[in-house]
Amino acid sequence: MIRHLAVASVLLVFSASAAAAQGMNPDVNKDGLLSKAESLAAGDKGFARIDQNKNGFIDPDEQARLAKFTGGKNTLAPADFNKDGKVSKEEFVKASTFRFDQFDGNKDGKLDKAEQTALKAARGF
Ligand SMILES: [Ca+2]
Ligand SMILES: [Ca+2]
Ligand SMILES: [Ca+2]
Repeated sequence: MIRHLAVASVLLVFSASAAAAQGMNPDVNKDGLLSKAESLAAGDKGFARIDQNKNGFIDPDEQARLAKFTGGKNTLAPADFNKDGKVSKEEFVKASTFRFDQFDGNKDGKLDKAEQTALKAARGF
């Protein structure tokens, strides 16, 4: 159950906070800032965890499994850009990059503490 909750966290909060929830620190170089590379590296781990059958896509059933932890809401639906029902790695990276840029208020390519807090509060894509 705890394992499942950790997976849900990955899906919900995405890279930074998800990694933190698993006891990992996405701030690899420990400068207190989350760079885009650090964010994507954490997202990579998240994708691998969600893609349980390892086919390189987050399939509808994998999305449904996730939705159970988010009150039935498919938080990954907006990441399915080509609307084929699956979220590819490419779409996942695109969505997370978009997400990162959205929260990088001063556009310096890094998320400071305040920006990271806003990202955690918003959750999902
Ligand atoms: Ca850093
Ligand atoms: Ca899959
Ligand atoms: Ca897709």
